[in-house]
Amino acid sequence: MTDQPSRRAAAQPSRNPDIAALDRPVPAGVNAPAFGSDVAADALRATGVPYIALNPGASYRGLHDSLVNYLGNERPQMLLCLHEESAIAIAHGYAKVTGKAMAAAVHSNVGLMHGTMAIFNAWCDRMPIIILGATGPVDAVKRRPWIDWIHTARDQGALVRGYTKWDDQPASPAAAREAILRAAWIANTAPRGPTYVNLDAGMQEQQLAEAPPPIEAERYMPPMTFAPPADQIAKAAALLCEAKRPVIMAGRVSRDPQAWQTRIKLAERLGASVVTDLKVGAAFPTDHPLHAGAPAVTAPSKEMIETLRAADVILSLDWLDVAGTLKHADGAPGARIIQISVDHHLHNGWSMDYQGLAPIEVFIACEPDMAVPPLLDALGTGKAQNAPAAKPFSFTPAGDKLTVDHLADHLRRAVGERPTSLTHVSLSWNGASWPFRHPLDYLGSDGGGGVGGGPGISVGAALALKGSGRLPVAVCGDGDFLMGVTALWTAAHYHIPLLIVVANNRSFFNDELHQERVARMRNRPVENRWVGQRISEPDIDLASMARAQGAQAFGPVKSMAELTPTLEKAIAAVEAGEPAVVDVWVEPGYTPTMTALMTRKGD
Ligand SMILES: Cc1ncc(C[n+]2csc(CCOP(=O)(O)OP(=O)(O)O)c2C)c(N)n1
Ligand SMILES: [Mg+2]
Repeated sequence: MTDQPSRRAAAQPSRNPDIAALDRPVPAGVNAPAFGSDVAADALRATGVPYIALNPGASYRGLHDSLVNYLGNERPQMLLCLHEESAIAIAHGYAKVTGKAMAAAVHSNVGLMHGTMAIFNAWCDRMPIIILGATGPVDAVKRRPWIDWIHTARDQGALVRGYTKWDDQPASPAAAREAILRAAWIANTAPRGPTYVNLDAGMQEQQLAEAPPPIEAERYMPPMTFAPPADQIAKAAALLCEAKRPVIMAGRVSRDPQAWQTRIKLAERLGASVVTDLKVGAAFPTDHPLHAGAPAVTAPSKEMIETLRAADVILSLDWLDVAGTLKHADGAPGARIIQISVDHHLHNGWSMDYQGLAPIEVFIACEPDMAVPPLLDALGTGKAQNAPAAKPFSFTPAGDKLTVDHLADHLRRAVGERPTSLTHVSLSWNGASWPFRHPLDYLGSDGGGGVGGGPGISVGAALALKGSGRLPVAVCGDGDFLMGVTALWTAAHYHIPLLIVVANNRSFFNDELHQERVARMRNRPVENRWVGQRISEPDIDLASMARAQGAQAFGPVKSMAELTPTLEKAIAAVEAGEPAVVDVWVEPGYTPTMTALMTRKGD
């Protein structure tokens, strides 16, 4: 099955203003670097980042001045954010679409502390970001009393070292230039991730005796790819040729439509069942006859478990958690496993996000997109002998109460044939409710389970999609929305079109299920699970909060009859080039599979 052309044909240029026309400074007439931070700004421009999302701070006032008055607030252009967490999340969302880093800047200590959860999210999601931070002058005699002292730490990078790929605190303008180029190169090289460069305020504000000699920046950021070793490809092909019940676990792959098509060819050539996961972006058409069960969130579907249990050869395309997923299928006892991944390069002693150790028979150390074409070639042109084990999934929202399933159903109808990117989905989302047919149809989750990432990540994804003809749509839980709502101001200010639909169950519902489980384990009253979890009395007017950020907002929608017309109005607002929010009151509840997994008695 291929991408459906009718859904793709509607690409139109966006009607909203060009971001580059906004926040224009008066010309400062500065065209030669004169300060340390001018050199850093030049280096940042040389990395090619179009934007730098930031919340300001005196620790980088030198750099701030260089970006405005030396570079003229272009290439990169500043995107002002109301919280560091949204600055980082916006860069994270941008990378989810483009595969490339943009920059973010955070104030010394406190700004970085605000940004940490979002950095962790990006790290776990393997998304590149160039993060610039700052410190009060390292040279103590240059520190202003009090403030520069509280904003200077011996080793600021230690705050984020466990979940960044690399960090540095360069001691001179020339070293800062080198650090920024290296930060860009490392962040954008697979396995990708955030990098952090801490710019000493003293170094930034230091007047240059002479400008450092020019360097050809691109020579210091060579594009790198890992080619699969031919013998491993041959071994994998031999295993797959013999397989009677091959399964492809399609995990962390690129947004490249060409690679998507090649993946489909591979599955069809093998007659392999394919499973996918909502933790990462769309990797395979979910309504293809070879796709087994609905994409998994935390809990794999019954069909997916059965498929894995029956597998004799499993090909993991950098699946996020092979060992953990197979645990659901009794370890897939009959399966020999091929892994294609470079993720091991990132594994460190601080974060266990590398997951359990899986028994791998053939390990191909490259990105999946690099290995699939040679693997396909090595398999030759034969026809698959296997009858695919996959069972297609169906979706019909049940009952007359407004649930997340109904929300998804109405949203799909309101969106119609428009090419749409789901930039985020709520924890209550049912993977069966929305088919993905293009790599940009779904962009994956927050990565690190950090609630509050949804709005910012979605604004960043919408920024990258602006003008693409795709409609960015996020479905956020109310808890997630409330923690990240001020990211919407950035979307409103820069006219970034985005629809956020809040699946508002007036609760941190996920944790109600956890309390239910504990109560069951301890034979205590399950009916108390809501205490300390419900967000009501007073109910929060989410639409007003969105409106206060400058977004168009609708709701609360409390009935199914209102749902489609309200969503249509909101989509019209987004198509006019602005962010819009719809607050939908949904019944608390997760999918039956997820609820069963979370509330079962024991462990
Ligand atoms: C920063 C952060 N705080 C707390 C949690 C624990 N947590 C996980 S899910 C969840 C509830 C989120 O609520 P909401 O977004 O409304 O989704 P719902 O479960 O209600 O569908 C919480 C509090 C977390 N993962 N991250
Ligand atoms: Mg909720």
